[in-house]
Amino acid sequence: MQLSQIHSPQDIKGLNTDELNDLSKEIREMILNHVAEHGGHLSSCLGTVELTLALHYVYDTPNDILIWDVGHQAYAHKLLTGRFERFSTMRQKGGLSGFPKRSESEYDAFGVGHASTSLSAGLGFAVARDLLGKKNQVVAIIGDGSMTGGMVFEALNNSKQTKQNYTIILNDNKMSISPSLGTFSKYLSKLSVKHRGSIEEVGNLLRSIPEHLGKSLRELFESGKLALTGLTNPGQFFSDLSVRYFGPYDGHDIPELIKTFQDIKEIPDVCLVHILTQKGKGYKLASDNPTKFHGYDPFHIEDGSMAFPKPRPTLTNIFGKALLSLAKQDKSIVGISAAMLDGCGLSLMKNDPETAERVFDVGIAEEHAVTFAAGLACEGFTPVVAIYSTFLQRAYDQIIHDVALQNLPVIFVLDRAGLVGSDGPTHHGVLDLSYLRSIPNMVVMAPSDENELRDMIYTATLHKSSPIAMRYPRAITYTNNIRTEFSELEVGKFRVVRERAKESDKLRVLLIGVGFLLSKCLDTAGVLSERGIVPTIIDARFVKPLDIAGYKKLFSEHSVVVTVEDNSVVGGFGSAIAEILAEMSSAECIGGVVPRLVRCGLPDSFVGQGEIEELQEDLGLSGQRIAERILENAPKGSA
Ligand SMILES: Cc1ncc(C[n+]2csc(CCOP(=O)(O)OP(=O)(O)O)c2C)c(N)n1
Repeated sequence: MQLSQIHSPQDIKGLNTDELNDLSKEIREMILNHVAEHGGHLSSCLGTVELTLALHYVYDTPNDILIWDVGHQAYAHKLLTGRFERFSTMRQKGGLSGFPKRSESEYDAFGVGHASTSLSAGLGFAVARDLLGKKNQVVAIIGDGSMTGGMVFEALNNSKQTKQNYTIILNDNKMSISPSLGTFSKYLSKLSVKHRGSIEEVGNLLRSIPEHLGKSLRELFESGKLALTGLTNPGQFFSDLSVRYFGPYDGHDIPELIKTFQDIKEIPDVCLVHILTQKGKGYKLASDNPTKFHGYDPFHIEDGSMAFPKPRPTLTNIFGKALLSLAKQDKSIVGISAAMLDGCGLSLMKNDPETAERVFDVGIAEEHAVTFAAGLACEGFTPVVAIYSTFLQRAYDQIIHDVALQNLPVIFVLDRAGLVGSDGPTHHGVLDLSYLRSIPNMVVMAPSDENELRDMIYTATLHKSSPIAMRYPRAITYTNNIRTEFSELEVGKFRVVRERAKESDKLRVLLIGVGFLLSKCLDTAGVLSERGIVPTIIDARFVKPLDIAGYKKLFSEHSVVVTVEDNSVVGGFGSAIAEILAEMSSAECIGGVVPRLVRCGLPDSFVGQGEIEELQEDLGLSGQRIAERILENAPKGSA
C-alpha cells in the first residue's frame, strides 16, 4: 500500500511487516524531500518513522491519545493521520503547522512546540479518563533531551495519580539538538547496555570481592537468592518513582515495537518504554551530523549544502563573536545556554580553549539556567544567559524572584525576539518586552543594527548594578561593515536618527523604532516624504529605563507620536510611551495639545506562521501601512 492511499491510521492496521517497512521508506523519502524544499525539522523526524507506524498500528487513535513532546518529530504522524495531501503546505502561511496542533487535527491531542510538557499533559488526560470512567489509552512520547526539563520530574513524581495504564515512551537517540549532556543522559546510556550484560557484570563484581569481605553476598548471588533490584534492575530510577521501566528496545524494529506496545497496553500501571533510535536515520548526511540537520533551511539533498546560502552573518553569530572577545578580556564572564549552544551563539565561546570552561550547557532547563546564573552572580561572576525569547518565558519567576529581587547583575540575551517565521506561534518571541518591562530593576535593550548589538552586549558586561536584558530578532546582518571596537552606551538614552524638517510643521510626526523595527520607521519616513512630511526618527535603544524628560521634550514638539515594535502592543514599548503621555498636560505641548499616539506592534492574539516579512505586512508593520495609520490619526486639517 502506498502512502497516498493512507487516509487514516485505520488503513495501516492490516499491513504485514514488509508492507510496514516499505511504508517507512516512503515516509522517510517524503519527509526528506519536503524538508529539502521548504526547511523544517529533519533529523528528529527521520528517527521516529518506525515508532510512529507502530504506535498507530497498535493504538486506536484518536480515541487513544498520543502526545508528542516538542512535536518537532511528528511529521510521520501527520502523514499517517489524513494530512498527506496538505503535507507540502507545512510551515507556510495558511498551511499545516510544523508541530501538532489541536485545531488542525483530532489526532493532535495536545498542542506543542516547547519541550518537556508531554508527561504532565498526558497525566492530565489519564486522570481525566479515570474520572470520566473511560478506558482509552494515553501515551506520551518524549525524547531524551526533553527529559532534562524540570517539569518531567514534577510529572513523574505525580504519575501515580492515574489508576489505569499510562505509557511514557522515551525516544532515546542520545541527542538533544546537540549531544545530550548531564548525569541523566549518562544514566540512560548505562540503561542502553543489555540487561544480560549488566547481570553478568554484577556477578563478576561480586566474585571479585575478597572472600572474607564478600562471602555471604557472593553465596547469595550464586544461589540466586540475592535480590538484584538496585544492582541490576534496569530503570531503577524510574522504579523508585513507581514507574515501571521496560527496555531498551530497538526503535527501528517495527515487529518488536508492535509486540511491546501490545503487551504494555495490558498493564494497569504507569509504564516507561525505553526505545533507542538513530537521529537522522536513512539519510547519511543527517545521521552523521544530526545537529546540523535538526532544524534546517532548504538544502540540496546530494550534498546537504544550503539552497539559499546566507549572504552575511546572522545576528546570533555577531553576538557570539562579540561575547567571545569580551570574555577573553573579562574573566568574570560566563555563558549559560539551555541546550542551544549553537542556536544562541555560545558555541564560539565553548570551542575556544581560552573560554571553554566558562560555558555551561544545562540542557533543556531554562528555569535552572536562570537561577544557576543568579548563584554565579552572587559570587562575582557576570553570567550571560542566552536563551530564545520564547523559551525564556519558562523562567519568568526565576528572573523575578532569584535575579531581579536580589538585583543581581545577570545578563539576559534573548535571540529570536519578534516574529520568527515558519515555526509559528509557539516560537514567536513577541511578549518579552511586556514581560521584562514590568520587572523592577530590569534594564531592557533592543539593538537596531549589528554594531549597536555589539555595543549593547559590551554595555551589559560593564553594567554591574542590576540585571540587564538585550533582545534581537532572527535575522542576518545588514552589512559586512562590522566594527571591531566597542562603545559603552548610556543606559536609558535614546538615539536621534533624524531630526524633523521645519517645513513639516503642519504635521509634526515623531517615529520611535524599537530594535530592528527602526528600519520600518525609515520606510515610513520614505512614504511620508512623498507628501512633504519629514518626521523625527528615534532609535529607542532602551525599553527600560526610559529617559522620561527627554521623551517629554520630544513629545511636546510633535503632534503625532508613533511607536514601532515587534512585540505585543499589550504592555510593550508603545504602552510605556502611553504611560508617559498620560502624565503630560496640554500646557506642556506646543500648540496646546498632547500628541496623539499610534502604537504599531503585534496584536493581542497569537500570530500564525509564515515568512517574517509577509506576517509583518499583514499585521500593518510596513512603511506603507504605518504611514497610512499616521495620516488617519493626524489632527484634522494637518495632513
Ligand atoms: C523549553 C524549550 N527549550 C528549548 C527548545 C528547543 N528545542 C527544540 S527540540 C530540542 C531538542 C529536543 O531533544 P529531544 O527531546 O531528545 O528530541 P530529539 O530531537 O532528539 O528527537 C530543543 C532543545 C524547546 N523546543 N523548548
